[in-house]
Amino acid sequence: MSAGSDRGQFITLEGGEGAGKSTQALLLKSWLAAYGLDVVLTREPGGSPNAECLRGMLLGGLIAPFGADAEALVFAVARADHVRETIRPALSAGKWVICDRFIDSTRAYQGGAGVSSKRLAELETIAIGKTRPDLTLILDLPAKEGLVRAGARNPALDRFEADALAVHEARRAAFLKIAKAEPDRCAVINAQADEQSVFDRISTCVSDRLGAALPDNGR
Ligand code: Z5A
Repeated sequence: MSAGSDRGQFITLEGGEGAGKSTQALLLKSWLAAYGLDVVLTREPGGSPNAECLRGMLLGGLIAPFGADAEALVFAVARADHVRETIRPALSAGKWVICDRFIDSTRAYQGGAGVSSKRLAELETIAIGKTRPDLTLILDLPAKEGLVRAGARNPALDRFEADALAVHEARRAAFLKIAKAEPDRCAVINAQADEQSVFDRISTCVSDRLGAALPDNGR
């Protein structure tokens, strides 16, 4: 759906651990709300009551023993519910939706764990249908730096944070590859700076890409 329609705009934030997605999602929500927009901030896995139940299982490592294909399937089940119950109704009501992680996390994490791109594409179509992001901000940071940030906040590692540094760097490369393949949807944001500087890059990018959908064209 293009900017300027009655439907709200759908923005996703992606990137590795500790890249600052949650921090920037909150700042972006306040910035958009200052334009008078009704903004829904949500996250994956989760974002609807049923999907939040699956989040606990996924991040707690309960699905991991079933293998990477099963994890991809459960992420897709959670996403389908989230899109149906939260994202689609909000966009239809003209609200803007900011989602902390979405389809590209599945491509980077489950793709990196060996699930074929054909299977991931099928699951993606089932889970989201035509509800695709208007803009995806890929926060890019050396994996080591992101892990230090994430570790300083919470030393307990979840199912995915516990992976080796090389695995985290491979995911970073996967996100950058997605951005290169889909430049109309994706923008890479250098996240190696203080919070405000990163947000300045994000707000500039949102104004450039979605300005036509902002009240008074973002002026
Ligand atoms: N996953 C998957 O495998 N497949 C999927 O399809 C989906 C997800 C959707 C979700 O974890 C996990 O699920 C995730 C991928 C997998 N892997 N892991 N782990 P989560 O939701 O619990 O966590 P996360 O998404 O990885 O986010 P995070 O680690 O919480 O990082 P973040 O949101 O990018 O960063 P943050 O919370 O904003 O900031 C982290 C800390 O750094 C915090 O103390 C901040 O104050 C600090 N910070 C933030 N920005 C800065 C700057 N600019 N400078 C310095 N310090 C900063």
